[in-house]
Amino acid sequence: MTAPLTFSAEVSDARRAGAPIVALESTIITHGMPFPQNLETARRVEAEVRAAGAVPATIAVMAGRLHIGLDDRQLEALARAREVMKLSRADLAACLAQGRTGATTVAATMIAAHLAGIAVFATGGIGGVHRGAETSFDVSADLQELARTPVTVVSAGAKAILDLPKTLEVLETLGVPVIAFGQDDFPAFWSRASGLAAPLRMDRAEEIAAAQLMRARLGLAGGQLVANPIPAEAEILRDRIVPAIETALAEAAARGIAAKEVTPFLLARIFELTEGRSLQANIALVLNNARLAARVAAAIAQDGPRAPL
Ligand code: PSU
Ligand code: MN
Repeated sequence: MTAPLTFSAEVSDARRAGAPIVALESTIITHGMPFPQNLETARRVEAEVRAAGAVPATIAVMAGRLHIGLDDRQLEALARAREVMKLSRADLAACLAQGRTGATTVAATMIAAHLAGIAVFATGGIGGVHRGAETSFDVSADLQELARTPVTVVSAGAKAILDLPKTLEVLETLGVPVIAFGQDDFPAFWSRASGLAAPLRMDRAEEIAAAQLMRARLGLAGGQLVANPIPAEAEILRDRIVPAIETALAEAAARGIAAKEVTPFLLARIFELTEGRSLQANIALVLNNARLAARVAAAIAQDGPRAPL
């Protein structure tokens, strides 16, 4: 019994050659950005990975197959689609078994990447502990996934819509290494600094690769969270983003938005409230993460074991 994986020709060739591959998620396309910027960004992220010497593998479920790498036609279909399922660990198998189509979150993309022998994954931000989680219990399944699946996730930290101190506490409890890249502070997605120290700091892609390979040698389950600060020229300063976040959070509470709808609702409202600036920043940080992820993947491909074929 094997998983129903379908590899793109490009990813298939890269696996055979032991070339570096970077996994990319699809929820950011279907639920994280509006059309047509979602499609444009997905294409640019893939181009960025290629320019940095790695092969992009955008992951999604289409008609009951788990696709590892999409061609341009599939990418466009996904970017235009409505009512696509948002898949995490809980619903990935059900979506596949029912022959449906769904976009993978960080958690589901990690599962798929690991099945495909891909060790590095680039995204924007991860899900985390939501504000008010002490009553709502809203803690993203992304955190548990980082604790159990051996994939290095390159993000720009966690969004300031979340409770960042609680997110870091839960990651520590779960034994997930949180690595700020090139600075001491844990980055806060749209802003370079959160005011919270990251537990670990690394300045080179090779160090990140070596740490993941060492976890494997120790038999430690789970991956690593890399928090790569947004480029300075694209940053939105805290004073500007915080009022938009507060307004969006208050509206979400007033409208009773819950469960899977919370993150997409907040992102869409903050986009409107910042007149598109939040989206420009989001695009810049994803591209930046794609570049770093490609370097980490190259370092792993050089030193690490080849992906199982
Ligand atoms: N970061 C973004 N845009 C997104 C997401 C993260 O910049 O759309 C998505 C990711 O797929 C992440 C998910 O896994 O939001 C988290 O959702 P939740 O909070 O419901 O677990
Ligand atoms: Mn949630």
